[in-house]
Amino acid sequence: MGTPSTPSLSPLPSGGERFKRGALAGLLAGILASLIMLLLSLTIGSTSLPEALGSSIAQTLPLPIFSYLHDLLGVDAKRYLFAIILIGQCLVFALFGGLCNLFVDRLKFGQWRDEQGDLSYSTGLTLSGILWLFSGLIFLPLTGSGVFGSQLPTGVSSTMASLALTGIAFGLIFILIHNWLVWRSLRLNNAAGDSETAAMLAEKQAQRRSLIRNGLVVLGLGTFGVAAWRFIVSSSGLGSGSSAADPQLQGTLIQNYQAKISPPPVPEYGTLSTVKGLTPEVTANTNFYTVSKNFVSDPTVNGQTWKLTVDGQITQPFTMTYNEIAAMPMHSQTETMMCISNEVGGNYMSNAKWDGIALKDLLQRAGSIKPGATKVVLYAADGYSDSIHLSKALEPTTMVALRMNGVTLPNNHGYPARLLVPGIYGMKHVKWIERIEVVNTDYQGYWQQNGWSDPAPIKMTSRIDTPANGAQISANQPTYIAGIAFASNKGISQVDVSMDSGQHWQKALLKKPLSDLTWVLWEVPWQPKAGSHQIVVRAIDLQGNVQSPLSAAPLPNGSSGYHTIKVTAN
Ligand SMILES: Nc1nc2c(c(=O)[nH]1)N[C@H]1C(S)=C(S)[C@@H](COP(=O)(O)O)O[C@H]1N2
Ligand SMILES: [Mo]
Repeated sequence: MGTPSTPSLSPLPSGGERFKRGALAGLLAGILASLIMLLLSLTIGSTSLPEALGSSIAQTLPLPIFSYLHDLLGVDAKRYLFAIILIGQCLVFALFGGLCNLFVDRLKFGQWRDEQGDLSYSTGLTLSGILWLFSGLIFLPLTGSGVFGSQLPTGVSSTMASLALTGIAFGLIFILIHNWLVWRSLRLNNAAGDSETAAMLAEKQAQRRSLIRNGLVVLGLGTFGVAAWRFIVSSSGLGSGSSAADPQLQGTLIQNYQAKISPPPVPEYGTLSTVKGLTPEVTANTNFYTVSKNFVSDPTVNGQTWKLTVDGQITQPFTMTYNEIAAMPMHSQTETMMCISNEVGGNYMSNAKWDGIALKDLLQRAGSIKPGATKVVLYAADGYSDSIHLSKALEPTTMVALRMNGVTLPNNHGYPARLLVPGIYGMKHVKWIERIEVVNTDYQGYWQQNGWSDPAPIKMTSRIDTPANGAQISANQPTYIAGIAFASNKGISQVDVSMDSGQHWQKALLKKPLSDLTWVLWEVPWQPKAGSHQIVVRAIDLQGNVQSPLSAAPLPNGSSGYHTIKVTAN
């Protein structure tokens, strides 16, 4: 029996007790350390471990599973994955804490604990060092990010520094919490009120309080991190509308479907009356949708040192600075962008006026294209890349944009330069471009490696913006049904709306679009009878092609089907 000589001092607690204490301290310290990691990632742009793992999972997941998750969770799948990994990371911290506290006493070198059972702060720093080496030398290389993130756009030094700070925070907070747990159990065991023990406990408490006071700065930063994280998650939480999933409606729609109308309808433009609820024709930069593969932090490119290289199968490769490119002849074009992940009725579509240089002019500056060249590849500062066909690259509307709605390209939309390639989904609108390479191979980009379409032409789509799905509206009162329709670079000739589940259709009034590359706004006047109504919308392009009523999920070619809503009038 290991009865201690001094009754006020507890023996080394049992293995189970040590593991529990270590795991609890590890979990709490792990949560705080993870917040610090996210905060660093948001502020200095370092890569967080969940981000590295998440990207690696997204890249290696087999297509059917990816597709299933995508159907299940929609475009927010990335955020769920990130949250799951983050929870996993905290559990790993807990396990690590538990095991350390269980086994540390077996190490015969070094002084790990004092006689009350407290772990020393140097033990905490040793744990920090182990975590640092493990994540830099083993974990990151396993995710394909290289030793200490050497393969990441953020670079080795910021990865080393942020992992070190996170590790130290974990080690110290772990010790603090562990020792508090020891202190608490000693105090509970000192119910008899042994005065020597009470004095020792009071002293420990005073020490801990001053330590906590000093540590509050760190905690303050952590809280700020939560707030910032929350802000990021909520600002991109776009809810998508509903699509025609109802089989009876699908049947009606498909039965009456005529794929092409010839001659194509002539658009009827007019002035719309709808003000409330209809999407603004030009999206303000702050409301423009954003999508990127980067879980937490997008790259921050320094325009002063940034250079653009044009090379590959071309006779005179060159590198230019921002100022040199900005001095080239620019043109404006208003273009609507749409993400391939957009669901029917979804919000991953926006419209802006862009200024930039035609890609063909940049290619021309690099001499002549060598025979056999097939594609142009765009490489970005975040490690993202994608390619377009040479013929597409030479179209006059394919441009390297530097400005958006009259201002310098915002960082989250690709500062200093992004590609615009009308007719094709947002995926190919590569942001933060650094290099443009003409190739003679069939290059496959970031999302293509996950099974998404390579040509990726935009499917014609239309959306009801008002009334909202599920809305209660007034019966026998005049109102409007209004929304947008988009056929990429083909233009819209007609929009039809049905208020009776696809039985009868009524032509909408169109607002003349700002260019042939944008969506059109439309409206239909309506005086609903009392009861519930199912409203459906479809569009026709300038060539007479009718939007497809067949429901398809976004993967791999983009969603299709008619946007359908239900409203009740009373
Ligand atoms: N470098 C880079 N470019 C990128 C991406 C990315 O992750 N990295 N995402 C693409 C996707 S999927 C879309 S839909 C558009 C979104 O552009 P936006 O954020 O300006 O709307 O950027 C594209 N360009
Ligand atoms: Mo996208």
